[in-house]
Amino acid sequence: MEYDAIIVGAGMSGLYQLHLLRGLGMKVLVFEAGSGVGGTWYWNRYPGARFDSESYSYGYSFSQELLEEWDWSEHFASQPETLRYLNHVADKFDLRRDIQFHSRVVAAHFRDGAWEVALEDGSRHSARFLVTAIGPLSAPTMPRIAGVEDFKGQSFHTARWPHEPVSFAGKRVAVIGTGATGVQTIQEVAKTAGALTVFQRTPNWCAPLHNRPIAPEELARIKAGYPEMFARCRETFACFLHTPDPRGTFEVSEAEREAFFEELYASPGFGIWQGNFRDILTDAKANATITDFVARKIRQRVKDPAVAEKLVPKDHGFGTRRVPLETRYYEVYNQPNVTLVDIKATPITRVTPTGIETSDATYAFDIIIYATGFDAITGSFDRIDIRGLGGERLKDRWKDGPQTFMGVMVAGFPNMFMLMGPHTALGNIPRSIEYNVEWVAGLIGFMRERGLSVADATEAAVADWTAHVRAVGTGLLSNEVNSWFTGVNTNVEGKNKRIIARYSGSAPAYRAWCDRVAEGGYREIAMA
Ligand code: NA7
Repeated sequence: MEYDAIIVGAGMSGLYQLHLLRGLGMKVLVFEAGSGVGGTWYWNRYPGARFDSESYSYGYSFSQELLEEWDWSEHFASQPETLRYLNHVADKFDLRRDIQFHSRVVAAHFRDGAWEVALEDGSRHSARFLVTAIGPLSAPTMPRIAGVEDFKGQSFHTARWPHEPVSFAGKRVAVIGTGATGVQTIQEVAKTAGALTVFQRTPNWCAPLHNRPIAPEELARIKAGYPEMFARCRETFACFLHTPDPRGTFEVSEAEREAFFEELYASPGFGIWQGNFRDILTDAKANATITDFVARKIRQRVKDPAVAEKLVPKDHGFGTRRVPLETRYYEVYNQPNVTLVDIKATPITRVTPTGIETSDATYAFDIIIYATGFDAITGSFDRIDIRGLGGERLKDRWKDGPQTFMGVMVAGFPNMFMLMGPHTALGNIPRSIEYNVEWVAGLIGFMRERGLSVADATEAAVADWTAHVRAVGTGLLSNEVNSWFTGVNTNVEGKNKRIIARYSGSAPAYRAWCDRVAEGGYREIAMA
């Protein structure tokens, strides 16, 4: 066997896993498809890409030295800054010498107690352990629209943005898609484009980000407060600085409710989504109050009432899909160089060599931007031919939805550990990543101390966990709406039906479950 462990992906989870497994004295290699580290922050270079989590709550917490030496410049840092940060981490911990770039893994088969990993170039490698650090949002999907290949101008998917700058000055630009990515892209491109046309299928409920630079004295306070801040992130529902308000929506007067909503709308970050009344995401009547509030804001901010109406979602309540955070997004539609096309009313019929045709108009463009999202959660797994015991394909195992043990293991796929796998706690993702990575390192360390070489989650453990995931997902309004949260992607064959794709319990509850397993000596995992 060539390696003790192969890690797939050099994003936030792969980098930290490499660091910890090395610390166990293991021989580890990371395969990374890109030319550099950073995962999400390497690929998503589209204009305007930035955090919606507070920068300091997003960085790694495992190294005091790293915390002290890294200065975040904004409360919600931009993609170039985050990529610089992750490169700094790779250098600081000397990670690059065990990362092989330009190496896309296409297959991983478990055979005779080892994982055989094949790369796109045909080379093969073997390891005892396989750690997938491939991300829940890393397999971009292009829209299924006729003629996409025919367009003669420049076109880009936001997650495959070129490394060189793209100029929009004086250009006719189209953006398709209005999720978190589309919103960030649109508000940036609108600043310089000659004419920007936004093709919107489903409007989302967006709320202000309220980003600002971090002044030096503020940074000093943030750094001094790191222990308390990370302690808070361990206690909150989804590892953000924000967590649900203990009050119910109707336990306060209408005036108090309105004042609270105003306060949240004027506050930075995800407070309005993650720090709202406790029942806002579970009780349809409670949800209707914040939905009405945000609708009023959109109508105030957009001057043309007909355009405002197109931007107000009608088919889902606030917060039941991922809330895009924005900076003057709605005001973009007051600009003379911006047009909004509702493609539910007038669908795109095809992309032509010169632009886009809808059912009632023809548009000419120099640039088309596809902000059409990802084959989320299981998509990055589906793109690798992963086979466990008896040659069983992971894709077949998951054809009716993922079944995992704590989002980390799959019965019959021994020694495969997933970081940010399906049915794990997501939220403010690096916080969840650190926990996941440390849990996996803990299990591998346990095995090595005892001379054990194979670990496989039992079917019973998977059944228990999957039942728990289903139970905590019940009653959540977001599980009754189509979005990547529910595994729906109209551009992918077979992904048009809702599934329970995410773990919707609290992060503390998730960690408590995983801690119990470790403290109990991993009885749910068969080891030999
Ligand atoms: P999302 O949130 O999945 O958004 C994708 C957008 O693209 C959304 O508005 C879609 O409309 C639209 N879309 C997708 N396919 C088509 C076609 N065929 N025609 C027209 N419009 C289409 O992806 P993002 O990249 O914005 O964000 C993903 C996550 O990454 C985000 O939540 C963050 O956590 C980070 P639809 O809503 O399906 O009608």
